[in-house]
Amino acid sequence: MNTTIGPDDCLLVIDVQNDFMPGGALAVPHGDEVVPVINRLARAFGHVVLTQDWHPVSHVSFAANHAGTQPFQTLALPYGEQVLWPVHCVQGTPGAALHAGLHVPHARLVIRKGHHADVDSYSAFLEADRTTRTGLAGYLREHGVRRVFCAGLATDYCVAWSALDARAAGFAAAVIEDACRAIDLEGSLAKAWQDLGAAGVARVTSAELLKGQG
Ligand code: VGL
Ligand code: ZN
Repeated sequence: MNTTIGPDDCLLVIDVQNDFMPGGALAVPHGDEVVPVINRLARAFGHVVLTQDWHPVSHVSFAANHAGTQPFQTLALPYGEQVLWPVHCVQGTPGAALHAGLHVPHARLVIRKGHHADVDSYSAFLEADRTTRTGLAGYLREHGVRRVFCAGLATDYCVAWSALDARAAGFAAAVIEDACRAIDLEGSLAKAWQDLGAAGVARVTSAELLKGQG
């Protein structure tokens, strides 16, 4: 993929929230390390969109809302298999806030996802029922975006699903590997890279995108 950033490119910064940081409710190992990388990348993009995982306390993805279950097990739900998580990113709580060190003042849009109590949404585009849209594809199209560069947390869940759905919606898509960190449950990271490659999502580094920048 051509790694020169231009006006048709958007940086999609996924779920850089306190609950995904070390010590958080659903900590992603080394999740905080993406913050300086994303801050550097964001200066190279004229167009940046952020997402926040944004759940009601009654959310279907929380193990605490299913008697007799534990976090990180799976449960069959009407829309498919769901991993059950610790309570995380509850709307309006400090854990759901963006990391204080994230410095992207020119970000134009924040998409909040996973707000329906009965459906999860790893993807910034399409909820886990694979039907309900967030509106992000339409927004990006209206702004003439052609390529979506994904960064943030977690590589194997919200980043991968968002990149796959960007591709499915007709955008060129890339995952910036060193601007992401993974949860890696039972091989989920290897599977994510495999699925991304098969779908034609490019794998790039921040160094490739920033070369030639000051
Ligand atoms: C995420 C699990 C549950 C993510 C969100 O941001 O990757 N993972 N909710
Ligand atoms: Zn979540």
